[in-house]
Order: sequence, then structure tokens, then C-alpha cells
Amino acid sequence: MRKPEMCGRRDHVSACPALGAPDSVVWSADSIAMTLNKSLSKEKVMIELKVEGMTCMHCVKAVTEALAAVPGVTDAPEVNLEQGAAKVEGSADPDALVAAVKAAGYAAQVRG
Ligand SMILES: [Cu+2]
Repeated sequence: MRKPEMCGRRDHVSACPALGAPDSVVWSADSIAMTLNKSLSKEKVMIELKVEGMTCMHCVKAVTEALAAVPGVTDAPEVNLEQGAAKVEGSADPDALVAAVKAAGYAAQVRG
């Protein structure tokens, strides 16, 4: 069996359908997308929060730091002042994220 080319996405190497697939198998775009989505959702979960009360960049910084300090948050949180929104990646407990934002002095709720 010929060794397949790597897909080029290092974070997907272990889950890449091109690796270890028999030469005779032709992967459809759908099956690849499904496999990638599955592996992504397993590793990382995106949690979106609605944050109320932010009025300036200091608020954004305070909320960002509060979210980053929650256990399970893997990447730097994205906090949007204009939209009153925050995005967090990782395996953090949504309730803990809301509690952290509230502790920083802002109203927060998980976006469904
Ligand atoms: Cu502020």
C-alpha cells in the first residue's frame, strides 16, 4: 500500500481520512468533512456567550482575562465589544464561564 500524502493540516494528521485509507477507497468531500467535523468537535467545543455591560476596551480586557482564567479554556477568548459577545474554545463548563464574567462585573448568558 502506497503511503498517502499528508493533508497538510498538522492538527488533523491523526484524524485525516487520507492517512491509512486503502488506495481503492475514494473519499467523498462529504465523508471527509464529516470526519473532520467529528474530530474537531471531540477536541474543541466553541462556547458563545452574550455579555452585557461592556462599554470600553478595559471592559473587553477584563472579560477576556476572566474567561481565560476559567479551567478548560484552551485558546485566548474572543470578546467583541460592539456585539456584546464572547467566544471561548475548549472544554470549559459554560456555567463557570458565565460565573467568571459575572464575577468581573458584567451580565452574561450562554448563547443557545
Ligand atoms: Cu470599560
